[in-house]
Amino acid sequence: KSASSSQQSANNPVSTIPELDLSKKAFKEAVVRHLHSTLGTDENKANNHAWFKAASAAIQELVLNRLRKTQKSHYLNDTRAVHYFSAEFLMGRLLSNNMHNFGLFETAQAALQELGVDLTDVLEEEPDMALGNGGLGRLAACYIDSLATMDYPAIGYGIHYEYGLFRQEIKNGAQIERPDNWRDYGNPWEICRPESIQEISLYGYVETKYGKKGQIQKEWHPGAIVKGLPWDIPVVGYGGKTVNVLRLWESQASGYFNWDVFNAGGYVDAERENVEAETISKVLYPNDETEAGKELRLIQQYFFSACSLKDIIRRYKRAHGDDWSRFTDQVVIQLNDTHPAIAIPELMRILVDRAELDWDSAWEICQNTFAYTNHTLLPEALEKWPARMIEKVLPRHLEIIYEINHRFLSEVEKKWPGDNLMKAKLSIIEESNEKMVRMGNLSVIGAFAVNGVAEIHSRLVKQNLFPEFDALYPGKLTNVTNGITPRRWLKACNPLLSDLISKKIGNDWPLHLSKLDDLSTLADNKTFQNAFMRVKQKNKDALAKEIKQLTGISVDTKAIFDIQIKRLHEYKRQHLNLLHILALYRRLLENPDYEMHPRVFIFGAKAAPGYALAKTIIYAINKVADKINADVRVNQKIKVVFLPNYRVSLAEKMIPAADVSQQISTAGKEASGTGNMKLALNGALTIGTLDGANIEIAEEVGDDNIFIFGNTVEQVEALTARGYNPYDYYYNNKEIKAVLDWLDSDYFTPGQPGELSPLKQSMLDGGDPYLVLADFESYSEANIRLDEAYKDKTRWAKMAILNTAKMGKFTSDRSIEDYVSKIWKLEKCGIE
Ligand code: Z2T
Repeated sequence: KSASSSQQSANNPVSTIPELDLSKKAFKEAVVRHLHSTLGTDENKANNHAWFKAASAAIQELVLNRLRKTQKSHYLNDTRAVHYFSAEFLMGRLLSNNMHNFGLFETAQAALQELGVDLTDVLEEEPDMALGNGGLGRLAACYIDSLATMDYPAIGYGIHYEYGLFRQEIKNGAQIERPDNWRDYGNPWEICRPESIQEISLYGYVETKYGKKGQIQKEWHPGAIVKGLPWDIPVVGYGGKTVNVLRLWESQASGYFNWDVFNAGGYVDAERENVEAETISKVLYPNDETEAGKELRLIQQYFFSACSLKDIIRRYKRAHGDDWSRFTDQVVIQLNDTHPAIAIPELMRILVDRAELDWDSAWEICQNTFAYTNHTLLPEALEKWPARMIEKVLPRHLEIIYEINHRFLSEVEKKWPGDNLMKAKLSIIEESNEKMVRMGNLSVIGAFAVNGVAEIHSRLVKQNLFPEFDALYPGKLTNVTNGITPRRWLKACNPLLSDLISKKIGNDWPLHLSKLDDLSTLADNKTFQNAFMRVKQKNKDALAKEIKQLTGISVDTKAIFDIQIKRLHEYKRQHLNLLHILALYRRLLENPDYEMHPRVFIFGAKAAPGYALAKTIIYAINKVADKINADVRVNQKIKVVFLPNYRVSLAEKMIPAADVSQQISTAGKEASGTGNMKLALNGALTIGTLDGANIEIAEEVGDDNIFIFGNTVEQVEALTARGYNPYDYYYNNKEIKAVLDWLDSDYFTPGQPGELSPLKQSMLDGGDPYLVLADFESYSEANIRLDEAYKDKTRWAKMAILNTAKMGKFTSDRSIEDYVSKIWKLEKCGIE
């Protein structure tokens, strides 16, 4: 069989896999074969969706070939592996990604063209896998990409939600939520594994018994048993050599629901949510940084954590039987935030109650198994569960949590004798009106490593969130700065820039992103500047077409494309951006000759359905957009666009077209941000605060190539300590007062005055908790500097090039290497 390596372009990273036929001819034949035999159609009848299914099936053949080899190799080498536990994996689309990772994209494009089909249209048929809310879920997706790319044994564990994050529609300016039917026409990538079904228990009661040696034994008599059916999504590394899996659990009824036990537990009178087995994996909770506190959510967390642990232990026992002594050599579990933290008492339960290990041995295994990543300092996002709820759903786990806490508090007593305030602060249990279990404290105590996600965030985790834990466990708290995969976020989403870069510095930058620094020497080169900005222009032209199609709005493609894309949250301050737009609008009305380069402000954001003010901000953006876009006095200078249903696949179209990246959170609130990295990598200039990874981006690109503004964390802390009063700014700054008062009128909501008043109120009587007014003036000045810089085309081109050139640090490959060396201690396992 010919590998037809002569066919492969220099771009193809896979030309060294001999046993796969990656030729155009073979791909074409496979697509047609699947069209006939899998889809039951033919070349003449097939629509784009059928072509999408056939093309995916053709790629999946290659994927499964490599998957088998990877699994065999991991098995034979008995490798240590990381198990990435995450309630969210925001995968987006997979076809284009898998083609790129097999080096088959151009080949597939040409093959389909010969069949009379346009690959771009075919790719549009794939629904996004939106099994995540935002940054945290997308980070998990980037990390499993890097793990596979770098040949690390790894498995992602999560939930097979029937409905991912809601689809957003905008009706009369307001967000409405629609279900996300991502699997309606089947998913070509997932493999159902009924042979690996697991069962988990819920509810019931705990019986205390005495064992043979007279020791106390606990037996949990569950009230219900639920089945977990695993679906495997192959994760193809760049180069197509290693294919790992993402294993997602779907809940199913087991048929076992013991009403007698349930009643004996004393819950007959208790109000019970109707938690049918199938509802557990039904839908993703759409809250990004607020803890929902709902029983079903706790059950979701336990369901996937417990299924995953059983799966890990089954695999371990296949190689090591009942000998637990090597467990921590083989297994490390990374907890993506506290969502899977219930895995800690679950492993204790398995070791103590089932394997009958003594507590200390079990705890030692536990503490050497788990590592925990914290993703936020926002108090409303730090998970706490009512002890009563845990007692009802997981009675044995509550006992174990109390035992962990009891032993932990005696450690605290040793370190700080007699200090009860300290104990109250560090205790896993919060002794409020209603006793609460603090999952963050449990995670820090149960893990051997805890990390924040950017330098500043990790410092604040140590200094503000867990200072006593840092004193108690020196070295446990550490930093791993987030990263993004350059395969999806440059190579695949921005082919024009990728080709330009490869022409200049070679094509191995997707694997060695620091090579981009070679572009620095070209930053002053006129020819390269022109080529770079021509690419940006083409990407803007393409986005303008998309904007027209999605919203009907025409935008000037010579204008500055200014983009803010992220979940809608007050701390991210989309309303600061909006206030500035209103200020520009006023300046232009008052002075038609006001000097500014035309600018298109583009937003994408979903609000949590229960977050009223976030929804008001979306409404306000849309209402202001309607008014400005229709106002001939200003619409040659400013336009405002809100693109509905922001998601991974839309991000891939927006990011390559950005001139400006808005990263304007209140300092100290954005743990890292990752959109900031994606935009800068694609040559956008950041206007941002000294927050999250913006700080590290500024360090890389240099102060001349970023627009920093606003209060620093220290200044924010001082301001709030001193007693921040937003009215000081309202009364002392005419522009602030004017734009805020404008929101009370019916100028933007004709006939409906007051619709936008809650937004104004949040920044005045509401106390302006995110210091929007305090940063307004500095933000306005930074925007003037930015406008000034754009006037000088040469200067801007140089800055943009340097942004791309200096993003090497932010590849997720580097993040993964940091995790491997600091925490996971893995070895690569190449195949063959
Ligand atoms: C989330 O996306 C993030 C933090 C959360 O805290 C929850 C969600 Cl869903 C519980 C984000 C952070 O806001 C962002 O700064 C960070 O870059 C991202 O996680 C990945 O670490």
